[in-house]
Amino acid sequence: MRLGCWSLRLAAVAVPLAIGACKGGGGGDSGGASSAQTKGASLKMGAALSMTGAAATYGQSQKNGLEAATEEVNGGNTLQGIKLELLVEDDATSKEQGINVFQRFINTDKVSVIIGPTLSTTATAADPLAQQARVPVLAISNTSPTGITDIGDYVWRDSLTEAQVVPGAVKKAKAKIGFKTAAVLYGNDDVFTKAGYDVMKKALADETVTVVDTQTFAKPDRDFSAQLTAIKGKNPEIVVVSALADNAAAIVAQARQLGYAGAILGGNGFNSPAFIKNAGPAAEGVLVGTSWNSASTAPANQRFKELMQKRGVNPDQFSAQAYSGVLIVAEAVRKAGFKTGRDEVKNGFAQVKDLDTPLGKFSFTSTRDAQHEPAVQQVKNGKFEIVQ
Ligand code: 1QQ
Repeated sequence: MRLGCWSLRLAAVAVPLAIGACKGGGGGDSGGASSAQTKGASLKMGAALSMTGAAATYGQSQKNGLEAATEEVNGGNTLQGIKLELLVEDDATSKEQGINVFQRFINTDKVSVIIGPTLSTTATAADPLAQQARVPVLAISNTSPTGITDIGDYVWRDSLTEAQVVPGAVKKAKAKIGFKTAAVLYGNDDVFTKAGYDVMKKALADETVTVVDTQTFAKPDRDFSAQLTAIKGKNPEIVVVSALADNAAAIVAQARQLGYAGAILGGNGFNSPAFIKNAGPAAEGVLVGTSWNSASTAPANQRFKELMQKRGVNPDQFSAQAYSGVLIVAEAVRKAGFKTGRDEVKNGFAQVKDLDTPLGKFSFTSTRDAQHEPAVQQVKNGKFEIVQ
């Protein structure tokens, strides 16, 4: 079953985006991608993104990044005539839909690589299908340290894990603010928010910060006053929060309404401009570790920001990771000798080294995780600003 009209194809730069009609068929090419294809072929990338549901905030940014990079690569003509073809499907922020989308990409569209899905929670359910079918997956926003790339050797990611980002953010925040006590609030119904909590707990302990209270919530929750009142009663100098963007905005707004005036540090879920928009003035001063240094003057980052501006969208970490993902796929194809088969792409990933991307010089670690420099940002005047 088709899941919506998100299917689209990008064949060349300057060609207007052709949004595919909702038809039963998938890719126009026959033959699939299970064996090596030769020069001049097209390479299908199936992107499973949360366009609806709790993580839709991220999905739209990711779609923008993927589209911009696909146009850029196809226009640059660096793949000896191979065209990247981007198929986008909505995983609906759900494990079940994520599995449906993966099955379709694997068996019907016969993609060479799957990009996504948006959430770690969805990835833990859907990635095993790709591993089983020997289809490479490139996660562009999964940050749970465990349960993603350890699914198997076909699963890769360009997103830094919370374990790679949060400890540095806690350290920098402590150096800046000088807190000794913290409270932690996290979502206990999501792989990423739970993993983020584990990392935060350890990072605070490593910095000899005393955790005076720990509270939990679930994604459907809208009222956090019980948890926040309990936290406020313990008078922590900082509240550390692991939440997706919509919950994060409500938590921060309600914390300020309840009179909590101390510092707030968020996990990766906070890295969306939608968090700032929805929290309003309450977002001011909130700190968050990030994998994207928006202030980088490196040409790859400048180009990315320019292309986002041309599309009329604000670049963010999620579009930067998505854009970088397509550059990584293109580099893998080059490293694989301009072959587009699934195993060629996977083997090409293994050879990507110091690739210039908006995230910085990008390589994979030996466990197929991302390797590049993280940063810390803070909300100032309604925008994220990199903390130097
Ligand atoms: C994950 C995340 C989300 C906050 C990003 C989309 O990091 O689910 O792993």
